[in-house]
Parts: sequence; C-alpha cells; structure tokens
Amino acid sequence: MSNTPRWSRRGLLAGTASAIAGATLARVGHAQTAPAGTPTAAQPRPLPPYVNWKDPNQMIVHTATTIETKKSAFGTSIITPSDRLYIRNNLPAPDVSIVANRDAWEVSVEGVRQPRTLSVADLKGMGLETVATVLQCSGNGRGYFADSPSGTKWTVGAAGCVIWSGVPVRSVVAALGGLADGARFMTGTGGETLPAGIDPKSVMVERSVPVKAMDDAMLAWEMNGQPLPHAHGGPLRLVVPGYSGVNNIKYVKRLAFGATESDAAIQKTGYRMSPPGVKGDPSQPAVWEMDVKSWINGPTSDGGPVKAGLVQVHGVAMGATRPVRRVDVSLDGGQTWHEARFVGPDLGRFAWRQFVLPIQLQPGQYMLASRAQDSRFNWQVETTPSNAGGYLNSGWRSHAFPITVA
Ligand SMILES: Nc1nc2c(c(=O)[nH]1)N[C@H]1C(S)=C(S)[C@@H](COP(=O)(O)O)O[C@H]1N2
Ligand SMILES: [Mo]
Repeated sequence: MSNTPRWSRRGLLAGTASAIAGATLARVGHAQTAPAGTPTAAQPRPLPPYVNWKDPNQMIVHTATTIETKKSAFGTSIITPSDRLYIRNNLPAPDVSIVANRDAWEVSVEGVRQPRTLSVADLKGMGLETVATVLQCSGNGRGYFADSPSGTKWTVGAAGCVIWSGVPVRSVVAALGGLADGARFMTGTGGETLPAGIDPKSVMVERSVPVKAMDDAMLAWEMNGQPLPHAHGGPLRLVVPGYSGVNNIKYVKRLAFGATESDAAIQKTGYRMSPPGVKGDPSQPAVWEMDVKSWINGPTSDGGPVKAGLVQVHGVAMGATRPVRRVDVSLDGGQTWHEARFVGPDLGRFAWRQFVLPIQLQPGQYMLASRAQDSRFNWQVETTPSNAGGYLNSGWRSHAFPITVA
C-alpha cells in the first residue's frame, strides 16, 4: 500500500499528467526565454534597483518589470508582506521623486458635477476607509495553461492579500457634487511619463471598469500600514476590490467618469477574453472581476519530501467579489475531497482566507488540489478554458501538484 499512488489511473490520465505537464511547461517556458548565462535557482537573478528593498530569497525575477512571489513565501497569516508582494509594470515606473512630497501629488477628477484637481492632502480630508483585497495579476496562473499563451508564465505568485487605507471613491464623488449624467464607466489613468515619439494611446496605462465598481473603490495612500511604496503605486493608487490587478491603477493622476470605455490599447484590445490565437477587440469581454479561486501552499510548495504522520495541508482561498464560504482539499487529484477549516480572522469579502486540513499521511505519493466555494455556492471551476492572453486561470486541476510523503 505504502507506495501506491492515491489517485486512480483515470485521475492520472485526466489530471495528474496534465498538471505535471503544466508545471513542467512553466519551468521549461521560463528556461527557454532566459538569456544565456541566466543565474540558476541556487543563484537567483538580482532584483532591479527600484525594488531592491524586497526580499530576494522570496521572489522570482522573471524580468525587471515582472517579479513573482514564491509559493513558499505566502506564509499562513493572511497578509502578504510588502517586501514579498509581486510586481508588475506595463511601463517603466515614474521617477521615485514623485514620493518626495506625497501630499502634493494630484489627481484630476472628471465626469462629476464639479470637476476638480485634488491633492492627496485634499483627499485625506474627504474620508477614510481601510480594506483588505486580493491584488492579483490578470495573468496569474498563465503558466498552467497547457497551450502556453504568450506572456509571463506566472504560476500562483502574481497575487497577494494587502490592506489598503485611503478615501472611498464615492466620498470623493459626493464631495464633488455627485456623478455627471450618463456615467457608465470609471476610468483611471496611470502617472507614468510616456515614451516620446509613439502614439500615447498605444502605451498608456488607462483602464475603465463599470461604474458600479465605484461603490467599493478607493484612492489609497497606505499599504500594509506604511505609506504606499512607490513601486506599488505611491503616492496614490486606485484600488478596485474584486477586479484583477490591471484595473488597480498605480500613481493614478486622473479619475474620469463617462459614457464610454477608454480607447487606450490596454483597454480596447489588451486584456480581453479572446479565444486562443485571436487578437482582442472591444466586442470581447474585458478582464474585470476575478473568479473564486484557491490553491495550496504547503506543507511543501515544490513537491519536496514531507515527513509521514500528521500533516497540515494549507493554502489560500478567495471569493473575489463575494465571501468565500468553504474550501475542500483533495489528496488524490480530485477523486475525493475533504472539507478544510479556515484559519485566522475574516478580513472581508475581498480578502483571501487561509485554510488548513490537518491529516495523517502514510508514506506514498499524493496529488494535492483545492477547490473553493463562494457565498452563492459557486464552486471554483475545474478547468478555465485557455484564452489568447492567458488570463484569469482559476482551474483547480491545473493548480494541483504532486507530493511525496516518506
Ligand atoms: N500605472 C500603472 N498601474 C498599473 C500597472 C502599470 O503598469 N502602471 N500595471 C497593472 C498590472 S497589470 C498589475 S498586475 C498591477 C500590479 O501591481 P503591483 O506591481 O503593485 O503588484 O498593477 C496594475 N496597475
Ligand atoms: Mo497584471
């Protein structure tokens, strides 16, 4: 019995093989794109200077603008420490001098009855709220799509759970007389300096979300109890809880309400759910709200050996826009499931929850999987269909991974 795999042949064919293939693809894909002389795992690629305050041992540096949290670095106490939080920049970040005088940073608010340019100091007088959210790149899990969509092959670490403090957008809108007529979208514009000589629309980071997202949105100046780090959007960031990373505009300099979505490329053709190989266009769904999702982070994150006996299988589960109500763990690649227990305080519907399944394990091979359920009884999907951008992969099967207990 001891060395008998705990999953059936059917499970092996349907799940294990593809999950292992996915995991292998992720590694191979990374190796293939790595330039010659790239440091190996033993000698991690150094952090670029603008984020050299992060913990290099907890991060995977894909490129200078795509830096992933190691699966082993999430810990079990809910909040992702700032020095382990992933980084994703579509453009080089603005000069760090923008945080020299944080209160002086300005955002212009348009599409309200009394449009105005407000400084962070002005905003601080208009309201105060704190919210915990999962910040997750739209491409998190891309590395698990078997057809290898182009883009960074993130596995689980382009995500974190973060506490923000700032002013609710609805308080700002109320202070400016309410929304002007006909507002259907809320558009945030990033404060990057755009490269000269190219059409600004082709590169600018400007995203629109349905105006209903305003009810939960915040202009944040603090993250995890500290002034918002420049690399994460300081002095001011638009936080849109429940919406994927790209909609959370860093160094936000304009917040506009209007009848139409932005015509910037990143909105029009980028971040669209289009079939594999098909370029995005405005007729396809925009990448907005995230899905119910979970994954396992331990007792081991890389398949390394686990000691037989009582084992704590743990991970994170998110409901995205709704509370997460339950999470199940499988040790046999999804043949059988055990209900796990949530750990620690509930930080609200936009946060993730840590979960644990304590279980006695005999020596052998196991295939770990988890699936979460939200408050409306929607289960995390088994498989997310691949798409051209490799977005929003929440399929539990592709996130499963094997462990050896000895
Ligand atoms: N201004 C601006 N905001 C931005 C981006 C950007 O490049 N510029 N990248 C977006 C994307 S794709 C993601 S996943 C998140 C990453 O946030 P982080 O770097 O703080 O982890 O920021 C979003 N907001
Ligand atoms: Mo992203």
